[in-house]
Amino acid sequence: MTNPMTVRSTATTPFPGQRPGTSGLRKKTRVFMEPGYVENFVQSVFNALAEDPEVDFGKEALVVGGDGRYFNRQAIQTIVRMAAANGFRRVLAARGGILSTPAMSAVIRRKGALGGFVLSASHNPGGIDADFGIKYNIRNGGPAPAAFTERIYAHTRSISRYRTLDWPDIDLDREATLAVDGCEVRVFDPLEEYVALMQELFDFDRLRGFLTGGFRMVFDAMHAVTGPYARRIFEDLLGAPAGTVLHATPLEDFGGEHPDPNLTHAAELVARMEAPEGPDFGAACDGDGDRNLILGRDFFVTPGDSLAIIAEHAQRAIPGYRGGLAGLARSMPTSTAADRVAEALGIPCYETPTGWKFFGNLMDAGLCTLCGEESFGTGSNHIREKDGLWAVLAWLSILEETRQPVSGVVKAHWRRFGRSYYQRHDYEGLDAATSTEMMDELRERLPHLPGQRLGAGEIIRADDFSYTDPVDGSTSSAQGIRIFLDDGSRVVCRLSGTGTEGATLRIYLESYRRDPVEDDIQAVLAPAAHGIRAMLHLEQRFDREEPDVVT
Ligand code: G16
Repeated sequence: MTNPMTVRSTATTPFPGQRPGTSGLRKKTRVFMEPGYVENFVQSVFNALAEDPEVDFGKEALVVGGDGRYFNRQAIQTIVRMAAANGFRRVLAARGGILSTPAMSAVIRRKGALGGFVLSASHNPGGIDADFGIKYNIRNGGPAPAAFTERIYAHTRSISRYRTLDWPDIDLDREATLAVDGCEVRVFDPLEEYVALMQELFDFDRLRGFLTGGFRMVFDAMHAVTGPYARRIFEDLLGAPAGTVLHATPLEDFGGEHPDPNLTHAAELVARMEAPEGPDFGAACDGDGDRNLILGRDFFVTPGDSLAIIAEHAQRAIPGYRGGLAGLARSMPTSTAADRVAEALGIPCYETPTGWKFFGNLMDAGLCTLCGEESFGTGSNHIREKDGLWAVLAWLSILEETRQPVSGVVKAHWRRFGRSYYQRHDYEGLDAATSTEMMDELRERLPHLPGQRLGAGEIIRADDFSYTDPVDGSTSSAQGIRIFLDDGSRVVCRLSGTGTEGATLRIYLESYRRDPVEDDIQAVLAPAAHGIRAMLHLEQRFDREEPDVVT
């Protein structure tokens, strides 16, 4: 029981704009640092949770940790005090405040916690003038579903008080069990549960033989949360030489870089992989460890191909999937490569809106084993988040099993299934109102698009993607505009739900070829890219011709 003398019920007023986006609440760090901002959001989560008559905080545990970015520790201290003041029985706080998103999911599931707060703005840069974020994960270990985040948002708009404690900061750097007023606070080892789970899924003995037998890999932790995990797994347990993990110490500003594992931001890793005598395999993860980048020698594996290839090989190459796969799932803008593997395996492939939260129900219902997104996310039902290091271990297992280089594995896949030429073009920092207007206009034109030309093809169908969850029947509409062409190409447009400044337009381009003779992706996709730019009047509206980031 908490002591009424130390609990403080503080009057507050709502902050505008505390609606969680694709993945939690993301804003500029200074916004989160405004007095009461974190408190209002966290109390709103507690208030939304308390609406469930089955939930009794006095019997529940709450997990808290983050990706180590600036303001991580302060936010953790605030949440620990508030959880105690709101009557939680136990709080599990990650040592050093470091807990990757997939590790959070594993800890919630394995410890039977009610849920947890991940403090992260994912791949967005960190620092006082950069980005911060809070996301809440539910009992299944996955991101809060849209219905729950809407309830949180409703509370943020009417909040009048939050509960906290007059209590000093806890020592986050030493594993210990502490009493914070009436609440048991355990500072725990953030690596233990996650590493144990990886050892259950993958054959560490075989992988150790592989990595000590001449196969050379390099992993870039991008100064972010996966550094300690990757060192433990690749260097300590699998025997890769010291130095295999680059940028292994989590820094509050990620070394001033974007911890975003793609060809633009992981430039140092890409350069190493292009060097003559470079390593056989390269990989990277993002700020909070849920995204992954997979590279071979001078060879990039698109996230869509990565999902399809892991699905193709999982049963043979990874012990955790020997029993076979129940189904696959991918977000709508992700390439259709996984669909073809699912068909060959005789299993379903679900198409969901962008956002990992949509996979949770499918997995809980046993409908899907592997899933992935074009935004460098791949994962399985071992947890309810995408999992960067899991994807790296999956690829290592495939390379060990096939004894092929990365490019060989991918080209064999294309020979068997054909190839989805695929790119995403991002236009960042656009004026938000103009962007919304542009999308509304395109939406209105949808019925008139069939028959018109776009790039080298003719439009045969155009719609705004809507998804009805097969498990709970909930519908999410306006999830992205899809334009299908008669030459087998597809163009998708949507506005990002994770940015913190203005709007980001994402254009996803895909063209499928059964006999992929062409090597130049740009050449295949350029006509559709030009066509959609012209259709959206990008140059006239924003004075932009080329995208800021191409992935
Ligand atoms: C988040 C979500 C992903 C989503 C991605 C991009 O990733 O978890 O499911 O695909 O954002 O979303 P958007 O296109 O709306 O910006 P992360 O790694 O940022 O948490």
